[in-house]
Amino acid sequence: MIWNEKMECISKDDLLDLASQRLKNMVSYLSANCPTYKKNLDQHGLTASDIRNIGDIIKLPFTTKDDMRDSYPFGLFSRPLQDIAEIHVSSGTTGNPTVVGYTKDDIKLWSEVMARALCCAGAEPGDMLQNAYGYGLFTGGLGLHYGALEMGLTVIPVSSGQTKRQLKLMDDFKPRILSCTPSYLLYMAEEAKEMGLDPQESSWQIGVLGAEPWSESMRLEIEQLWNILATDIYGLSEIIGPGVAQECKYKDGLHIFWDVFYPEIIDPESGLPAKEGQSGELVITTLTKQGIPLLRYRTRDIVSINYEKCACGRTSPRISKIKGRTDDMIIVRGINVFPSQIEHVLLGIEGTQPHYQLVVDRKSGELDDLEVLVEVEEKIFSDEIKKLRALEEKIRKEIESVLGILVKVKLVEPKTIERSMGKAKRVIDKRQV
Ligand code: DLL
Repeated sequence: MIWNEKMECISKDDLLDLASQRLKNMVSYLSANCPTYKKNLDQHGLTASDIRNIGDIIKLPFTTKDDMRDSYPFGLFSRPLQDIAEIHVSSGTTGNPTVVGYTKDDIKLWSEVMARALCCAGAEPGDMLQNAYGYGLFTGGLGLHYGALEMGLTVIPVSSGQTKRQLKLMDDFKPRILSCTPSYLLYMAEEAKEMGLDPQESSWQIGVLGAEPWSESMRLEIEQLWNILATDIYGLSEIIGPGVAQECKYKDGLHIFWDVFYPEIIDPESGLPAKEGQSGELVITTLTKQGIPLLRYRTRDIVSINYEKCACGRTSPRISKIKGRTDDMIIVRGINVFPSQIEHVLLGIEGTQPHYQLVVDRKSGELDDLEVLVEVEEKIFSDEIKKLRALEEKIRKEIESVLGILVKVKLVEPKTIERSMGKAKRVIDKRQV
């Protein structure tokens, strides 16, 4: 079933007309409602009349994660706070998180695109969805929740964690659809076996899995373990959360909902459009959002794009699985982590050095492990063990409060972390995804 046939199967010409109109309206809207964008557009000598059609999008300046940080918390909002119905937050690169606000109409839009996504994965009205994405400031839980309500699913808002209870609910209620991160689903297989449940016999038939990178081999492993159709869902808080793009049963790229999230692929170095079919950075313009619409947002995610019609009947272009990032962000247990966040914490703690390394690992059947190696000053290292432990504890607690996940901290002697002549190697990722 296709949730919104009119938009998901629109002809390319009609889409370009619609997107042109919407982009013009959006530039006028931002000029009138968002002083930060108005200033930026003025600096580039641009007004809505410079946008004749969607091809003129390349005249517009990019928006970056740094712009979000610099306008913390509400500087990029286009509506007064009284009109904002909901706020979500994701990791920023340093001290301040990235804040996004939704009007009631934005929540309707989110519900609509998430209903499209769930349908695209194969859900049917009347199905039951076990939603094991985290509820709260992370957009995963509520995004899937809104989509499920919109398309008439019965939703179990179990959120992430409490794995044994999670598996008991599956066994008792028999939901057909599951949403969570792919690594969590792998982890759940081990727990299921411990509980005497056979993953092959689970009620889940379709997984809506995303929020972190995962490979085709991980898909195969999940599909074989659980006897499930494992589909990929992509999104980011800045654009709306989950519901930007979703795979259909053919699993040949993720359909991006381009009537509302207009995609471009650029060469991340030059900022110019990438050659057709080539990989590059995904840039997205929100064409209809109100609370915090963004022009040409640089996602830092590397993809390629395919404009051919899909066997499922949808004409919406398909982005590839995410092939990497243009920055050093990593995702640990579904949480975005920037090494710079950790650096920021260390710089505020006396006795530590700004030499550190993050080691991420995922042992078979376990969740991700993040260990932070921190160099300390010579005089600290020769202190008694008790003092070292206390410092380790302090660093651990501060990092955990910034990242919101459990970490291990290991203090190491001065000059033990490899020095680099170029870019410091901050992350050692041992996970096989
Ligand atoms: O992760 C939204 C989401 C929730 C997507 C639930 C899918 C399911 P953020 O926390 O803002 O939002 O993180 C966004 O996560 O720029 C990608 O780097 C990465 N990401 C999201 N989905 C995928 C995916 C949510 N399917 C950042 N594959 C994005 C690879 C993904 N990376």
